Amino acid sequence: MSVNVEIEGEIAIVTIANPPVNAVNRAVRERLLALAQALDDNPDVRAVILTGAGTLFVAGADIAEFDRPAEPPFLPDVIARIERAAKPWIAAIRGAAFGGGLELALGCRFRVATESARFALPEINLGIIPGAGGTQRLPRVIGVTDAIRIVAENHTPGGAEALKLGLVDALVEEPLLPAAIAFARNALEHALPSPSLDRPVSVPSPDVWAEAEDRIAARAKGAAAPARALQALRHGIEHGAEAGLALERSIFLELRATEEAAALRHLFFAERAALRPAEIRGINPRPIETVAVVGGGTMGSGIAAALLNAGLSVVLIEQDEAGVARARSTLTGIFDSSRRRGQITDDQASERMARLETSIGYGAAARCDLVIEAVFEDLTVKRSVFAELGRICRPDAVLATNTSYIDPRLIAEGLPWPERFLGLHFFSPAQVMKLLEIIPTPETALDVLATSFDLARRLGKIPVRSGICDGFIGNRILRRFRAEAEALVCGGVAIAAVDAAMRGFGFAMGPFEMQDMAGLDIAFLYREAARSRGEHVPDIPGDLLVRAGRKGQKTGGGWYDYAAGDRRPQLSAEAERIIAPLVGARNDVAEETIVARLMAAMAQEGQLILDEGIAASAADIDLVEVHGYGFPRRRGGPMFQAARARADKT
Ligand code: T1G
Repeated sequence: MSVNVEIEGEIAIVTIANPPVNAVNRAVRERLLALAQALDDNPDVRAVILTGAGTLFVAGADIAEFDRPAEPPFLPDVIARIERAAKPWIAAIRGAAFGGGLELALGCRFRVATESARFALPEINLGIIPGAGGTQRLPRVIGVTDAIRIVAENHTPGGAEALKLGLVDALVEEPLLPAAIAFARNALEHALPSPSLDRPVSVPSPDVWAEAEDRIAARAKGAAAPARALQALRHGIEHGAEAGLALERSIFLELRATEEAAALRHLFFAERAALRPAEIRGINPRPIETVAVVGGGTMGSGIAAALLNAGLSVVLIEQDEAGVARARSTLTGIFDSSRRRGQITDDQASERMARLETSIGYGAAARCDLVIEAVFEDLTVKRSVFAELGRICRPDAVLATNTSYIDPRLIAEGLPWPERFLGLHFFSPAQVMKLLEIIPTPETALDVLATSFDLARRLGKIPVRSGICDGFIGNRILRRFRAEAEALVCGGVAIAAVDAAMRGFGFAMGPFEMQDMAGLDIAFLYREAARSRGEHVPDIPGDLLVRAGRKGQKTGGGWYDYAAGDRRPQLSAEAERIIAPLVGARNDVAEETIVARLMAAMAQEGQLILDEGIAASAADIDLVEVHGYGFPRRRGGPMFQAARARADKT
């Protein structure tokens, strides 16, 4: 870490160099504060340029410091010192100016940026709010309405939009520093604008606040920070900048200490570590440009869409014309809905479909770098697919199965060059769900593993390496989670009470609502298969429901009843009657008790998974739950919850 200063005539250039993202930690704050004084005292210096080393400006305060009490000098004080400096400071920005980085830039009298610049106050994604003046200086520079979108709604303008907003004073070409020096010299010839904090701001009509509150509440999903960020911004507009700064800081420090913020920090670092596991560091991935997907059903088409969205060429292999037509219409539908939601343009939709080739039979797989099998979840069927692929594909092509339950070693038996094979378990809908479970076999080559992690990065997925066990990481914990939920019902707890407790905890759906949507028969068939293998598998309520023809929404009833064409669950006396033989006397327990039981069950299974070496870390298990099974992000994951519960006990 260093903060360097160079003098170019009457211009001082201060460069923050704290790889990898120039995060502002305590040492950087101390150095900036000392430099502000020293440069003020330097009679030769008339202006100061502040910039970041490398490809970005500053990614914000050092998030790693947030698990410890805040230490002086505090960033708000450093920024206030720069803002009140006797010489004007000019922020020269390329790449990310995020969080405390944008706040530093707002403390400067001017901002010049290149097209590559991006501006954000993403603190709400960490369960906090800006804590160094962002909620007060930004509206005074660009106005309240646009500031709200950046402070509380994750809007991230680029260089060009920032110029339009008035966030930057000039858009310059690279090389950045000479352009910034020229700008500084010109600025010294003119009257200086007032510091950001002193600039007048027009108070918006009450509608603006009301609309913003509604918009933010609608998208918050129970997260506290966005509304608190708006609260701080508004307070300063209505009571003055100093009052706003004070409230902002107290809310920042309050939220920084919450479990929600700790959970989001935990996931922030876990998501970044997941992309670079030690095992594959320094291993070059194999080049992947053309990918074949075998099977154009829901999973196959979703996987093809994810690959096409990432710019890859796709060969979708089906058995017959009908299968090809079905897959093409599914993909067209996927891109149409992305177009309608403004996520892609017409041209981008047709460009994606132009990179899609469909084929009947395996021939086309011969020229593919990677083949992903996504056919029916049956061992015999999958083996026959790989028997063909093993014969046709290049020895260096990566071969993957999208199985969600079957041991990949069984699928790969007899496959020539087995080192090119592994499991890539996508989650439905594969073009949306971020989780990718990567399941190597003992033969899988390290560069094939590295290729899969690199593929995940290109697809914007969160990769988690899983060892081989029944259900891998996610489905194994799901089975335990469901078993515990059914055990609660057998113990007399109402089906709806369990679901309400988990929705209250932050899940979009409770376990029984979720199972009705996915279908009760998947788990039932799995249990029946175990029974047919002679294993002792006692009946559970779900079995009684399926045997009575209640498989969930698709049969108009499962744990709940569903009116025709309506997906809203209705309490079902019939379901209660069917499961009654396995259910004890009604037992009304508190929501916290239900949540604690289910969390404990998930964490216990997670611990077994860790003990068996199936998962590399507790954080990986949390990533699986958050990115594959709807575990509420602001709760961090079952292992994070268990660690917090242990810490609370000590
Ligand atoms: N603090 C500490 N480490 C950070 C960091 C940060 N702010 N940002 C990134 N890293 C680490 C990251 O863990 C990884 O480490 C490496 O840098 C590369 O990150 C007072 C309170 C800037 C867009 O929320 O969005 O300011 O895994 O893989 O894809 O109001 O990083 O290599 O060991 O993400 O090129 C607000 C967070 C902070 C921005 C670059 N700022 N960062 O993306 O690299 S709170 C943020 C990002 C704050 C003030 C408040 C991205 C990036 P490792 P990466 P990237």
